Amino acid sequence: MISEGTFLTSGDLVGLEIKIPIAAMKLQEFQQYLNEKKIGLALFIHPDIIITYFTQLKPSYAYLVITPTTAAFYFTALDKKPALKGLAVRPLSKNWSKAYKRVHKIGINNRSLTVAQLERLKKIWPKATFVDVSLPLEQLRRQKTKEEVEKIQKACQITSTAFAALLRELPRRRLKTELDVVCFLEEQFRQQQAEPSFPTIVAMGRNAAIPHHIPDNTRLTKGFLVVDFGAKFQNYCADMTRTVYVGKPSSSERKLYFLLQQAQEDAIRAVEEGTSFTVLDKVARKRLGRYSSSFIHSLGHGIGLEVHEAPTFSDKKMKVQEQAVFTIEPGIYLPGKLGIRIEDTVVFDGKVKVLTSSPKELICL
Ligand SMILES: [Mn+2]
Repeated sequence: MISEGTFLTSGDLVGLEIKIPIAAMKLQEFQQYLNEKKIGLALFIHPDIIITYFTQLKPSYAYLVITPTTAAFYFTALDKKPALKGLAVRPLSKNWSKAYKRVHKIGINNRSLTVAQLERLKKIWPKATFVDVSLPLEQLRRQKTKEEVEKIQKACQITSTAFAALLRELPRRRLKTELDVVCFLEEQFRQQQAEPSFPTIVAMGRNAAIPHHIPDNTRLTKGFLVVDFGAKFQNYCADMTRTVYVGKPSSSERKLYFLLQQAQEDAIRAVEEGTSFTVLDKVARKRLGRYSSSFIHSLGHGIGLEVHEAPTFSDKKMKVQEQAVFTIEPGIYLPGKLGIRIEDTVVFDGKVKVLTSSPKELICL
């Protein structure tokens, strides 16, 4: 799926480089940051994804309070009491904040906390200053731990398995419409203890010229069929796009598909440590030649707990770093005619590895 952020520039991601050993315990890294910045506590309120990041849980409601030396997870009676390593687990009561009364500097996540929530916090701590800690958190999350990569890898395997089932199912001609394909793929996820990372995109023929086409009752007729989907497994996302052909393609359609496939593979091959994402984008566009103007979004996006997260490809300062997980997804869109997109989720751990393993040569059904 193509991120909204790919259309924006993000100048807010600079500064504050903190060195993070790979696969180190991220909570300790964050506590070290709080200590250095003399932040008495950082507070995260549902539905902040940071709660899931540090606990690997998706509670129906919770607070997470991290100080330089402690961490406490406040849960409600709606959820089962979890066992968490390195975190205190406490029921969320009205006077939960009492233990933290004497704090003067409080870290908040500007990207999640609402204005109303901040107003409430200001009533609890009228004299405290509130500082944004979203940037160091983003830097931590950009570098995935081994466990995170394993979960994303599993999400990618589930996605590829669902696609293989679709390739077996399509020739049976039982799936009649775009929405039939959506339902089929999402059922494949459910059967593998996963769910969709985002609403599945299935776009037939000219519908695929709209990158974010909303699937409808359009019948599966002759032409390119774009399928952009991904499983979420234990809170971690996969994102993959494959384009198949229903019927027999013309030689110019074959050539167009092959050109895009080469562009996608060129970009993956160009992934090296320290390469700027804007350079990867240029590699794909160079191969596309005159069709590069029909590639109307950027090349990809970071992925993890969220289907779109850092790194943001349009930021010139963003470079490939160790343990980064991101997508590579060039497309060609000819309005009123057709759309083609090929997308993989990849990890960089010294070399690039494609995690979404479904075949990419043109499949005609
Ligand atoms: Mn994507």
